[in-house]
Amino acid sequence: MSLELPKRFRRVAFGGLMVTALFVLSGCSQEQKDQIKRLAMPVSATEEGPHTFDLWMWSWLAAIVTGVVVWGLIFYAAFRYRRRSEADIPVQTRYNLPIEIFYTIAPVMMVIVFFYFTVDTQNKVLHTSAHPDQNVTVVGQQWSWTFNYNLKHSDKSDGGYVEDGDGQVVHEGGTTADRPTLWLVKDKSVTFFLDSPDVIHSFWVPGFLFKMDVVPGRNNHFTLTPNRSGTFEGRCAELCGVYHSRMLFNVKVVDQAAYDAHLQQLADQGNTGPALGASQTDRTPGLESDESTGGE
Ligand SMILES: [Cu+2]
Repeated sequence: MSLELPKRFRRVAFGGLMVTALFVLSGCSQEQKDQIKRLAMPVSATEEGPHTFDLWMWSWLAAIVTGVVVWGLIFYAAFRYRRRSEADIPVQTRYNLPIEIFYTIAPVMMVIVFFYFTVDTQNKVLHTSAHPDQNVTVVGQQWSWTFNYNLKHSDKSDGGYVEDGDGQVVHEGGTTADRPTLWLVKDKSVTFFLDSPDVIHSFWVPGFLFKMDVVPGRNNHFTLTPNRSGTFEGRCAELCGVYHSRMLFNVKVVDQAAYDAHLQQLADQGNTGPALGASQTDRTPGLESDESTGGE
């Protein structure tokens, strides 16, 4: 039995594929081409981001090289040793010990290399500064976020939060209909303390190439330094209930003066003191207002 396709069909199929590829690629904008070059990773907006970006690119490169070698060997063996006629059966080989040892050791070596660089990158991006320029305690609650400025987790084992001494504690919350905005200062380090009064959420700013789970009763924290001003999108990256997909926020990276002015504005609005639980924040589920219009 022959599985060979007619030559003409193969030619037509190949030509069609080329034309399609040409259309797809030539229809790309410069931005899309840049995205393809970064393999879909956003442009980093933090000092720590390039570490994650390098891990991403090198992992893909290693995976592509491995793929090309493996596919090459598969196609080489399939064509070189294919059955050419009914009578002519290729040599049937089993139990080649050197090859078996090789294909056991090679993947283990690769996993070790991936593991080494993953841990190395993790150590670089998970550091926490003892003396950051800013402290922000982030509360993720069903289904929005509250940002507490100048508030940090106490070093004592009994937990709890304390003022960081840099200024008044102010907070800003949001709803599913009215997303909150996290303000940060360009080139100033900020340590985030993550807390949740209900279920597990995940604090994710794609532009920062970073996310971390927000776990009730667990003091998760990390430090980063935004180095690009602008507005970024933030999301919850852990399925946390019905309105998980609406758990969005904005991040504004501004200069010190604009940041100070915003914190003063929050204080003037009466948003003083910490807001750590769902009942303490000025959020309501926000569904009564936007449910009828379909929300976002
Ligand atoms: Cu969530």
